[in-house]
Formats: sequence, C-alpha cells, structure tokens
Amino acid sequence: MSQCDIALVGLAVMGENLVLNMESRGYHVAVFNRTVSKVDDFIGRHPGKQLKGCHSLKELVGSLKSPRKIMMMVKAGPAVDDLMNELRPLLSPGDILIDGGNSFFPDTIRRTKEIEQAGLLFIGTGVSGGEEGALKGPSIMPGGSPAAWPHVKEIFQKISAKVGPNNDVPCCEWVGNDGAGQYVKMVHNGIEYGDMQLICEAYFILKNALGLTNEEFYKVFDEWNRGELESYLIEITRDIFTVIDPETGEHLVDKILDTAQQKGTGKWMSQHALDLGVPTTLVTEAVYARCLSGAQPARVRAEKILSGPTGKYTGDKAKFIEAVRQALYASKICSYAQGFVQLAAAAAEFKWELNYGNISLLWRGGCIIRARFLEDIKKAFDKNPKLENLLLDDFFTTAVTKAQPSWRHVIATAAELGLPIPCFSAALSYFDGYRRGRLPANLLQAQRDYFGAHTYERLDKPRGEMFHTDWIRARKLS
Ligand code: 2AM
Repeated sequence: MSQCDIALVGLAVMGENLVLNMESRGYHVAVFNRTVSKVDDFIGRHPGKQLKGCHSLKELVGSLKSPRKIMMMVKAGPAVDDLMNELRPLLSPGDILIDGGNSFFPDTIRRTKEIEQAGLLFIGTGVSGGEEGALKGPSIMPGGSPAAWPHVKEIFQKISAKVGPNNDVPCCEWVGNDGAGQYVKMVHNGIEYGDMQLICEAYFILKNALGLTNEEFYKVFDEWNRGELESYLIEITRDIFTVIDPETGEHLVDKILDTAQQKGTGKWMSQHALDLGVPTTLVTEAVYARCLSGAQPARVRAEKILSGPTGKYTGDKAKFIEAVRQALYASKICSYAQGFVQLAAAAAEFKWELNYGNISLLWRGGCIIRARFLEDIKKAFDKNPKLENLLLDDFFTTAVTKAQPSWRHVIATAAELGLPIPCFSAALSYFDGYRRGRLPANLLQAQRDYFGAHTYERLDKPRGEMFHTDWIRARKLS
C-alpha cells in the first residue's frame, strides 16, 4: 500500500463516493481531510478496502506512485487555492493536481497557468451526477494541462458512467485546455436549469389549464419518458408524483414551498452569455424564474391586487397534453441549440478546440441532463462538427417544424389563460428571431443614430461602411 495510484483530499459525500468508486475499479487510493478525524472515521466505515488513510498532506504525497495524481474535492473558492498552496512545495515536476469541485472557470484558467509555471500539471474537471453518480459512475468533463490527460485517462474513464448498446462507452473525454472542462460543466448546469424550468412550466400549464391530478401527472410523465423526452429529469419528475407526505397523507409535492434555491452555476452561464454577447435566453429566464419564485411573500401580496384570466382550457384534453409535450420538446431543442452556440463562442474567445459530439456524449449518461436526445445531438455534430446551430441539422429542423403548430398553440393558450411560461416563450421567440433574415434592428439603429449619432450600415452598401443622418434636419426636408 506504499504505492497508491491516486489520492483524494476532501472527504465530504462526493469525495468519499469518488474514492469508493475508484477503489471498486481496482485502484489503491490515498485519502486525506482537513478535519483529520474524518479520515479515520471513513477508513473505519470501509474495512478491508484498498484505501490508505493519511494524517498529513506529507504522508499523502509520500504514498503515491509517480507522477503523483491528487484530486481535490474541497469547497470551491479560496479553499482550493489554500490547499494547492499547501500541496505545491510537496510535489515534484510532472505531478498532477486535479480540482473536481464546481470551480468558476476563470479560476481554473488562472490555476492551470500558475501550476504549469511551477512545473506541475493541472486538471479542472466537471463531475456531475450527484452523490449516486460519484459512487456508481458520474459524467466527467476534464480540462486543464493536456499533458496530464494520458496519466488520468484510464482511471477517469473506468470510474465514469457508461453508455452505448454494450454499456462500454465512457461519459468522460478530454474537453480542452485550461478552463474548458469547468466551462462545459457550467453549461451543463445552465442547461439543467432550463430543462427543469421547462418541465415545471409544462406541469403548471397542465395543472392550471386542465386541472390534472398528481395521479394523472404520473401517467403523463411516464408516457413522455417512453418517447423523445426520455431522460433522467422526466423520470424523477414522474416518480415525485407518487410520494405521499407521512404527516398529512397528501401528496408531498403539494406541500413544498414554491421558492427555488440556487447555487449559482446557472447564473454564471447567463452572466457569461452576456459577456460573450450570445442569446442564451432560456437559461437566463430559468434563473429569473427562480428569482421570482424567491419573492414568494411579495407574490402572495400581489395576488390580492393584480387580477388576470381565471378560465380553463375547454378543448380536447388528450390532444392538449400531447401539444404540451411537443412544446416542451421544441423548447428543449432551442435551449440546447443556445447552449452549444455559447460553447462555440467561448471556444473562440478562449481558443479551445471543443468537440461538440464528444460533449454531447459526456452528457449522455451519469449526469442530471442525461437524455435520449443527446444521442441525436451527438449524431448531428458527428455529421457536421462545425454545425452553426443545432436547429439547422436536418433531424432537429424536422423536429421543430413538426412541433411548431402545437408549440404556438400551447404558448398562445397559456397567454390567454394568464399562465407564466417564461422559458417556453423565450424558446419560441428565439426560434422566430433566429429564422428571420430581417429583424426590426433597422429601426433601432435609426433611433441610436437619431439621438446619439451612433451611425448605421445600409443593406445596399458594403458592410463596414458607416452612415450618419441629421435626422432633425432630414425630417424638416422630408
Ligand atoms: P472539513 O471536513 O475539514 O470541513 C467539503 O466542504 C470538503 O472541503 C470537506 O472535506 C472540507 O473539510 C473541505 N474543505 C473546506 N475548506 C477547506 C480548506 N480550506 N482546506 C482543506 N479542505 C477544506
């Protein structure tokens, strides 16, 4: 046991489960935790395993094969830098530090540089799948120093989730330089926000327009999970409708306060979309929807003052449920289209060479957004690695075209019934904006030139040639 394959620091649940996952695949793992008593506690709870509990970082480093691989699973933020500073003097050239926490990607870019300058290698990796994923097989999205990848590839791919007909394709591939892995994880989390909000909007429409019961919701989501929408999130949503609150004997979902919490990765994605100047509207609306949900006392006060429609849907119930399913599917396609556009913009900004087919595969299993349709996204990018927008791939063009009448019907109905559906609407507005060669920004440019002499380009003149009009004088002359 003096020659461990890998070390892990930070024995919270994710860290512990990753250690157990590695050990179960035949690796010898050295472990350490700031509160050292947790090391002995962990080792004590798992007797007979190939684990080495260490009581200092020096002991941990000394127990590793070369090049040393040390995975940090500590709280994102200054704790990672503190730990890195403690570890650095103990390491030798070529050793590899791995950050598996939810770090903000600019930190990962900075850390990769600092660590490489010290002659070491760095990996910042997204790990998704929650506690169960960490134990049984997460989706792993590594980026950082490319020279580190061959040394950890086997371990990472062995512990990751597997997909494919023979269950042997790992949901783990090298993503790209410095912060690329953490960026892809951030986009995963943002898309997760969008997916969840879309499901909640479908629920809200069906609950309010049709008055579906929780038993009916179980059947609807069960049905949806057998088709195009098949995914982890649809599956757990279905199961939520079966759970009874022991205290009241009623459905637990109806007892839960409608105030959503957030840890910030969805917000990071939206903020960076604004920095890049790309419209990631669904994720942003999903973040705002959580913010509005948080203003629950204010909403309860406003409800007494602000009125709106109160009617129900009067058409065919089964047909409307199917229309909502199609609206959800089309909106979800737009959300992923936006996510991949943001990834491409970030890749251009940070000079990452991203493989979008591989990224879809990383999200195919193990993680929260795992879904059947990521297979179709993978096929689209494999067919055309430079695909400009998912909506332009034949498969997805056909899918949204087919869903369009239902999608519009659902959104129009929700508007008439006064039901808030920010993500459904954002998706359709994005689709309708993206598919138009001409938008009203001609008028906007005229306004900017009118009040601020900001100039404008003309349709009938070469791009880059700027024009200005003295609008007040021109008005008098016209
Ligand atoms: P602890 O058990 O000593 O609190 C999740 O919080 C994990 O990160 C825990 O294992 C925690 O250790 C660890 N952690 C938090 N801050 C840390 C720091 N500054 N240095 C090392 N580990 C830290």
